[in-house]
Amino acid sequence: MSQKENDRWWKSSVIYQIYPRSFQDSNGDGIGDIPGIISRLDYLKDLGIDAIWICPVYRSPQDDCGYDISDYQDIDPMFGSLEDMDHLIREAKKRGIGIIMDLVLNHTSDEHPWFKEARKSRENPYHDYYVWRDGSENEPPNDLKASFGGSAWEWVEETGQYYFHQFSVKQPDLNWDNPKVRQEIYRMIRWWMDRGVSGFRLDVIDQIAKVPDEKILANGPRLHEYLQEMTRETFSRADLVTVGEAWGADIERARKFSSPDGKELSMVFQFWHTFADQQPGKSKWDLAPLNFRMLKDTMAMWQEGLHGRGWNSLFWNNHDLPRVVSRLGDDKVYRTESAKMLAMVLHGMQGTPYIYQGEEIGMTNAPYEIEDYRDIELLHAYRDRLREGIPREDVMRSIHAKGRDNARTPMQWDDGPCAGFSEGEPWIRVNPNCSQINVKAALADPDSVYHCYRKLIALRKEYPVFRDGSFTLLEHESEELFVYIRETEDEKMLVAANFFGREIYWSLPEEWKEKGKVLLHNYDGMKEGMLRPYEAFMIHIRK
Ligand code: TEU
Ligand code: CA
Repeated sequence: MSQKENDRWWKSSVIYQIYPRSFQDSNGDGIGDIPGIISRLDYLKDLGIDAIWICPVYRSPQDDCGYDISDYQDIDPMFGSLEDMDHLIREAKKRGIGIIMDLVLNHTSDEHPWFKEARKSRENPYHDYYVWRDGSENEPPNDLKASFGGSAWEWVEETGQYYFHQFSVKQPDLNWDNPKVRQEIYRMIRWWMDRGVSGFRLDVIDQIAKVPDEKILANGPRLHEYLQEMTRETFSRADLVTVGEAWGADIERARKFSSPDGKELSMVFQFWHTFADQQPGKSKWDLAPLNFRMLKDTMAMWQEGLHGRGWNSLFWNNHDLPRVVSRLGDDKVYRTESAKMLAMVLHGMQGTPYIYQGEEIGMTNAPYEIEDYRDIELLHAYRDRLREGIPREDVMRSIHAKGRDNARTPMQWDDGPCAGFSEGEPWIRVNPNCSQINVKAALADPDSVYHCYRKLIALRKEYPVFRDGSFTLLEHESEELFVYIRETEDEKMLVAANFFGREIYWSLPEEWKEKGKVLLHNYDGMKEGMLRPYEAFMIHIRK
């Protein structure tokens, strides 16, 4: 793909994701907030990132940590005020950083004024803002289940109907088939655009066009029609980045979502690479050893599939996923080596990389007792799986491996009390390893994971091959090595990684030995014929 077609700003950007509750508390109430984020902008500028995606900070009863919104046009007092938000947008802009808001458009909170009206009666003007079906009490329209457990249908006495919710009962689904709903949403988006945001992340965007009667949740028949209408009426009026969360996307659909014609979104998050350590066809809690070939082939397939025809987003982590160094690396003996290896493998690919807070210092999972967890999904899974008769030990093993709270523990800034996150009692326990793993220590150590991320971000700006290059997987058959080449007319780059904690025989092809310049390496010097545990490097040739 030519350089010209790749000149949209977000194609050479690196995006940092903030989970505001857990990033930085400024007033000692134990909850991270917007002034806290502002106080850490210089840290982010030094890291080199271009934009911040902030998880929802809108007014919300916090049933699902803000993904249940009761007012899209206000900030929850827990996080600050609208003035704080404006201040954040301005301060970030001064540092060349854009703010990306999280739009939750599939559902609202049941405490949103629209829903409070909607549930009053069938005649209420807001009734049709949500998805209702007739039925009689204890006989829901069908057996669809909600993501966080239980039926997807909730009975309402006043209307004598069920409303539909794909997530918790406090997250009723909006009815996108109602044009009034769509217009309200577009107005709200334009209002945020006027405040100067640089883009949006769209929560479960592939589920908005659901047809529950036919059990269609993702990829409903009118999905692309709605997306194109929304983009026409909002995003396309400014130079924004948009990224849709799309668990149900395959390559063909992702090409449509992220087509270079700009009719829909800039890119989507797809999750294929996150299924390589679970039992096929089962839930994320049903653990399986990592299927490395599946992970590698999947990632390669997406690289090839979207090259020139769409745009990838590159991520290992987010607020819903476990910490990658614990999941795919070694968070004990080879924590630094494996965290850097994972970073190189991902950041060498084509697409826009996302770094989730704390990933850049190699933060790990948090294997707590059940009392220490807060997440609705995790707690419901605990209850439901015990009920299914799964031994408690196994239930906890899955939670330790996959629970969302692994990613939601407070950011580890220093080795002081509460890791420098808060002067009060944090809303969720700090990971006890904060005395070793923290930003202060990482900044001081030139060999830290942090400095590897910083370098990767800088390299992406320096060498166009990161953005433009084609992708070719080498060592296809290898059960341990992830090796690939990126190539443009003027440059080529090879990324080689040993994904495991033992030595693997391998030799760098001659041409690279002779002409290659090593851009980044997690060991000192090469060892002939061998990749050491979690060893990885990037090597570059200017043609
Ligand atoms: O997540 C979408 C989603 O489908 C999640 O339920 C996901 O399957 C799960 O977290 C994986 O463990 C988005 C948000 O990222 C998540 O935080 C919200 O809870 C959810 O939507 C509802 O808004
Ligand atoms: Ca606070």
